[in-house]
Amino acid sequence: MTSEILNPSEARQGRMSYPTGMRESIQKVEATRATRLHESFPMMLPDEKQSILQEFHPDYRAEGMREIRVGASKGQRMPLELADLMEGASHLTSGLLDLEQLDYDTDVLIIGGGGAGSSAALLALENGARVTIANKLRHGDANTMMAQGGIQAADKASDSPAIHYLDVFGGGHFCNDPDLVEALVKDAPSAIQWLEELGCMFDKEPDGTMTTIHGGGTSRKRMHSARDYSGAEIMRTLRDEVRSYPDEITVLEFSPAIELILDDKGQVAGAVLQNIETGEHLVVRAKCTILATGGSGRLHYQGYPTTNHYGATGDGLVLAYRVGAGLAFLDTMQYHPTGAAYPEQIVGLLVTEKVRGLGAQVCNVDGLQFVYPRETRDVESSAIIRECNERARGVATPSGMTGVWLDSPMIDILHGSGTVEKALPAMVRQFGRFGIDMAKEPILVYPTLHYQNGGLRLRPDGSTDIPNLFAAGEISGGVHGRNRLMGNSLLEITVFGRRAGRAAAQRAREISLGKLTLSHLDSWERELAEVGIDDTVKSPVLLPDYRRQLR
Ligand code: MEZ
Repeated sequence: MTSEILNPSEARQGRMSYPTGMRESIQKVEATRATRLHESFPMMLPDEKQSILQEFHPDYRAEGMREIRVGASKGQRMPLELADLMEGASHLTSGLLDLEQLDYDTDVLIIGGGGAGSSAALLALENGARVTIANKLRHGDANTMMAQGGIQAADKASDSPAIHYLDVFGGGHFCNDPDLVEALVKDAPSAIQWLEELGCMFDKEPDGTMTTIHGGGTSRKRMHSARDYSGAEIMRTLRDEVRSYPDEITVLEFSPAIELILDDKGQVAGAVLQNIETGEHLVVRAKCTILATGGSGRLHYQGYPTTNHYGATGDGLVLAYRVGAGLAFLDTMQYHPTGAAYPEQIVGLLVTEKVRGLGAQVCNVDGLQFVYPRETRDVESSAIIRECNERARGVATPSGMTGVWLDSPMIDILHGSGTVEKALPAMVRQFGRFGIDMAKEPILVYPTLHYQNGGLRLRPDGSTDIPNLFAAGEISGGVHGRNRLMGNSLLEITVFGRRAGRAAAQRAREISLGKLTLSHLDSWERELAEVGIDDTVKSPVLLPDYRRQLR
C-alpha cells in the first residue's frame, strides 16, 4: 500500500495524483457537484453546536488535559504536554550565573521576533526606546510567517467595529475579555492602514479598494489578504522595517530566552538567553520585557499534526509562569478544520480557510455535504472528526489517514476560470508538487493543531500582572475567548504588538531597576518540592523532541 504514496519526483514525472481508491470517491464528488452548487448545507443551531463540541472536539477529551499543580493559576486545566513543561525545572541554578556581567543592556527587550514582536519593536522605537529583539531561530521564523488566509478589519461602509466585536464574541462562546476585544476591533482599521503604509501589498479591486471576503463566523466580508500568503507578506513588511533601523534595534538570532531575570524589587528586569549553537548564556538587562514567543503547536497535543513553525513550543508561557504571571483559557486549543491529509509528506500543513471562504464545500467519501462550510473552526473540526470517526464516512489514504474532501474546483466555477491560481498560489504550489491540480480535483483534509486560544492574562495596553512584563500575540489569553475566528490572529499580533511596544517604551522611561537576581528559581523549586514534583523535565524545551540530532 505505501508504494502508492507519491513523492515530488514521481509527481513531476506526471504520475497520477491520487491512487485508485481515492479516485473512485473523487468521481462521486464530481457527480454531486452540479447539484451542490445550488445547495447550502444548513448551519447548526446553538444546541447542536454545543453537543457536537462536547462529543468530538479534542478539548473535551478528559484524558488529554490535567490541572496544573503549582503556581499562580494552580488548578487550571491545560493539555498534558503543556502542564508537564509548566511544572518543569529551570535550565539554570540561581547564584551560578554572574548577572553583573551584562552582555546587553537595553530599554525594551522583546523575546520573539514574529509579527507581534516586530510590531512591538517598531512602536517601542517610535516612543523613544532602545530595543533588543531575541529570536529563537531567525528573525521572522514564526507562526506569522505561516498564516495564509488574511487579517480582519471592519473598514468598509457595510461594516463597523461594533459588528466585528459581536462576531468575535460569538466565535469565542461569549467568554472573551470585553476590554481586549474592544481594543482589537477598534484598532483594526488603523492597523491595516499602518501595515499598508509600511509597504504591505494587500489584494485590491480594480478601483483600488481592498478586496475583502468572508471567513468562518464572520457576518461581514472583512478578511483582507495578500493572496494566500498574507502572513508572509505582513512578516516581510515588518521585518524589512525593523531591519532598516540597525543602530536602534539590535536583532539577535538563534538566541532563545531560557529564563526571565527579576530585580530585588520584584520587577522583571531582562532575561537570560542561550546561544543555541554554542550553549553560551547571555545576560540581557532590560527596563521592560515583552514576551512575544507565540504558541505551542509543536507540542503536538493529543498526537495531532500541526500547522505551526518549528519553534512553537510555548517557551514564553513557561518563563512568565515561573515569575508568577496568571493564565487564561489554556484548556482551549484551536484545531484548524482543514489541515492537509494527503499526500503523507504534507500532512497537517495548513489549507487556508480562504478556500472555504471562496466557496469550496466539504464532502464525505460519497461526495455529500455534511456540514456548513463556514461554521466556526471548533464546530467545523468537530463535524469532520465525527464524519471520519463515528460515521465512518471519511476517505482512507494509503498511509492510514482518513480525511474529507474540500471541493476546490468549485471556486473556479463560482468565480471564473483562473481564480484558484490567482487567489491561492501557495496552495496551488503546495499540492502541485505532488501532481494534484486543486483547480481541477478536490483536496483531502482533516483537522490539525493550529492555535493556542489562551495564554497569559493581559491588559489592553499589553501589560501583565507582573511589573515591567508585557506580552503580545498568540502567547496571550482572553481576546479570543474559547475559539478564535480566522484573521483575528494577524490582527491581534499587529494591534497588541503595537500597544505593548508603546506601553513598554513609556514605562521604561519611568522606572529604575535594582540588583538583578534569579532568586525566584529557589522559590519555584521549593514550590515544586512541596507538592512532590521532584523528577521533572527541564523547560522551556525550545525545539520539538524530534528535532534533527547533531552528531
Ligand atoms: O487566522 C488564521 O488562522 C488564518 C488566516 C488561517 C487560514 O486559514 O488561512
